Amino acid sequence: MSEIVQPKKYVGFDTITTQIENRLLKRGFQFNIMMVGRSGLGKSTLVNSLFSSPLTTSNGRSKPEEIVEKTTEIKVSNHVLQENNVKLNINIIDTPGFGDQINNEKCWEPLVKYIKEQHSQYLRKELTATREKYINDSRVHCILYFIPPNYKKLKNLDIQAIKKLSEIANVIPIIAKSDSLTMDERSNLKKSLQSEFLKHNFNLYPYDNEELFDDERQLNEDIKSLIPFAIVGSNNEIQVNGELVKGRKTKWGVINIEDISQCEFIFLRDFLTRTHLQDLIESTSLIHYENFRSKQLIALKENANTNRQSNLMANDKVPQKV
Ligand SMILES: Nc1nc2c(ncn2[C@@H]2O[C@H](COP(=O)(O)OP(=O)(O)O)[C@@H](O)[C@H]2O)c(=O)[nH]1
Ligand SMILES: [Mg+2]
Repeated sequence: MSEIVQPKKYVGFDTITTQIENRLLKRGFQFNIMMVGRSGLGKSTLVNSLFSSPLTTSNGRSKPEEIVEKTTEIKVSNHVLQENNVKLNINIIDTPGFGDQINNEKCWEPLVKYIKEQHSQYLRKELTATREKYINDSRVHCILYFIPPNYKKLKNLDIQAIKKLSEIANVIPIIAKSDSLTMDERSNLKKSLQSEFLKHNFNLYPYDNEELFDDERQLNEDIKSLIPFAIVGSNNEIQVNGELVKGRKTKWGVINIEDISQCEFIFLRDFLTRTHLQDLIESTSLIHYENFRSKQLIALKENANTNRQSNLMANDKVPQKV
C-alpha cells in the first residue's frame, strides 16, 4: 500500500461525503415493502404503526357481505414520507386474498410473478441504449410474512410460500397479533417456528456475509434470535404515564406496543428503519436482482447461440454459388 500523505494545505476533498449526501438527499430514497398473510392478521394496521403514518386505510372486511377476493390480489399504494431533510418514497404492496380461498394451492404464484416482473422491468430499463440516469426502482425490498398466532406449526401453504418467496426476495417472518398469546406460548411458538425454519432450510433475511464487520455480524445474530418477531400492531394512540403511545386498550388493560417488555414491535421497527433499511435495498439489488439478471442474460446468450447455430445450419443447406 502507498504511504498516506497529508496535504500541506486544506484541499477540501473531505467534503465528498457531503457532496454524496446532498445528491442522495435531492433524489430521495425508494423503499418497497410487501405485506403477505391471511386477511385479518393485521397487515394494514402494522404498516401504519411501523411508519407512524396513515398509509393504508383498510381495516379488514368490516361486513360479512363484503366480497372476498377470488385470488391473491396485489394492491400497490405509493407514499412520500419526510423526516428532517430525508424524503422516503414508500410503495406498500398489499396482498389481500392470500390464503383466503378454499383451495389455496399456489396462492403465492401471483406474488412471485409480481416480484419477477419488477426485476424484469428494471433489467429492460438497464439494457436500453439510452439508459436513464436514475432508474425508478419498483423491486420488492422486503416481505413481511405474517404467521397466525394460533399456529402450532407451519402449514404446507406457508412452507411453500416462504420457500418460494425467500429465493427471490428478503423475507422477514413475524408472529401476528401476539397479544392473543401468553409470554410462554409466544416463546414456545417462536422456538418451534425457528426450528422449522432450520429444518426447511429457508433462506431468510439477514444473510451471512464474509464482508461483515464483527459488530454487524453480532447485530445480525441478535436479530436472527428474535425472528419471527412477536408483533402487536395498533393505530390508536393511548395515554400511558402521561405520554401518548401507540397501543391497544382491552377490557383487561392496556398494551403499549412500543414497550419492549410487551411485544417486539420496536425491535422490528428499528431493524427495518434504523439499522437495515439501506441493507434491505442493497441486498435486493446485489443478491436477488443480480441472480435474476445473470439468469436472464445467460438465457439470452444461449438463445443467441442456438439462433446463430441454426442460421449457420440453414446457410449450409444453401447451395454455394460458384
Ligand atoms: N388483537 C390484535 N388485533 C389487531 C392487531 N393488529 C390488527 N388488529 C385488528 O385486527 C383487525 C384486522 O386488521 P387489519 O390490519 O385490517 O388486517 P389485514 O386484513 O391483514 O390488513 C382490525 O380490527 C385490527 O384493529 C394486533 O396486533 N392485535
Ligand atoms: Mg388489509
